[in-house]
Amino acid sequence: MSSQPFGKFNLDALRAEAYRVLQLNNRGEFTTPSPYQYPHQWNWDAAFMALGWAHFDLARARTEIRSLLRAQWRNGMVPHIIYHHGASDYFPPPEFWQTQNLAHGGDVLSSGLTQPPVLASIVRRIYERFSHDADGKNFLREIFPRILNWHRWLHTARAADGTGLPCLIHPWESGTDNSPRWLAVLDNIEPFDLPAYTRRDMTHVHPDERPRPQDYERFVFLIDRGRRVGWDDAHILREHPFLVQDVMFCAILHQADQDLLFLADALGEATNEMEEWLETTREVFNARFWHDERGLYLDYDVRAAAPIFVNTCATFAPLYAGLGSRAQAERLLQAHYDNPREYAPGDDSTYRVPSTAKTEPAYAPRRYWCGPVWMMTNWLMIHGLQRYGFHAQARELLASSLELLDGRGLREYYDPHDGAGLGGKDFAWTAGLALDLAEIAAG
Ligand code: 2M8
Repeated sequence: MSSQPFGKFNLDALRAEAYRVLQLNNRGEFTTPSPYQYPHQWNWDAAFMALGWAHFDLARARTEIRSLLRAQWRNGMVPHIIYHHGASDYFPPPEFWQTQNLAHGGDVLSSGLTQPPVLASIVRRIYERFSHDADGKNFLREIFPRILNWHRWLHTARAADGTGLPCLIHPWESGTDNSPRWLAVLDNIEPFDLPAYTRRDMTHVHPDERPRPQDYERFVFLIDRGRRVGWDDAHILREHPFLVQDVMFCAILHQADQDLLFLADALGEATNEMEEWLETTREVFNARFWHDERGLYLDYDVRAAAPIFVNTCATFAPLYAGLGSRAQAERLLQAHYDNPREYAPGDDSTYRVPSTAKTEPAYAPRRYWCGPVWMMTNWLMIHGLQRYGFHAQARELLASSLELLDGRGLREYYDPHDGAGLGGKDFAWTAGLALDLAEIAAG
């Protein structure tokens, strides 16, 4: 991508700020997402931070990935929160999950959930970009079996219906925790026997930006259901009240399977398992998620055996993984991405890309995952647009992202209307992504 349209951005200053934020969050063996709001290690955050670290310090990037994988469970799951330093003022604390001493659990304190498996794709990016040497290969050889086990667990232990598409058992597994696509499903769940708990997520961020009490209650209820059955996958697939297939999670996994296959090839490892996953996903993905009448990819409620009719930016994720046809991609762009009533800038918004379509009743430009712009989803979309040859749109989205990063600081998320930086400050995955976006802009 030519650097010329990005001349107005001070990319060097952005890189320096990103480095400052990574260092501020550096806890030696892991990086916190933000100094106050999130004081532990998070799964997909760690991957994006490792990408950031690789720009300055390859050894530190590898430490981030090693400490994430050290928390892997014996069944293959890589957990979503890892409490390397024990409890803090974050809720839920480690003991709330009741994951210690599980035969299939891990040796480091963790949550009982996973998160989008972006790691293989980031590892490939780091390998190709920064460490295509003998050392790089040794590191790959060390971590490859662990990532393979994680993908295997997702495609088997978490696949309920022969499609090999993993099911999520909690909105937090999607990473888009409070997205209206899950709230519609949660509305049908009536929590009972709720354990006592105190929320801590509103200490540093305004309550209007955080999940509503009724949604948070259901988040806690689902954790309680999981821990009551000892986080047993078979049990959970049979009885858990929340069981969904997430179009974005499945697209991220499909791209990660492609990247894992690349890594297997580089190491001379067998690739047949990955080839099977790729083929099966290609066969089932569109039948499961594409809604032709609406021209949208929609998530799927496995319990209700029905699509979830909520229009969010997850609908564009299949482009990142190459899962849509040319015709589907064009339709997504014309009818939705470039439609000022839904996602494009218009009278009521300036910045791309709102996390929820502006036409959705639950759209809220400042509430967590209900409307704000996130760099993580913008990053995914930039890669998707490039993949399909929509270079002008990719450049425009990159410029819109840099405008926020350059002008509003490295925040957790941004208001698509006025660009205000919101949520956690000095946000480390935003820093990691800023470095990658600056590199794309520099060409
Ligand atoms: C948010 O999630 C945590 C729970 O996992 C929270 O709200 O407390 C999400 O944005 C998630 O995607 C992210 O990984 C995490 C840390 O940045 O924060």
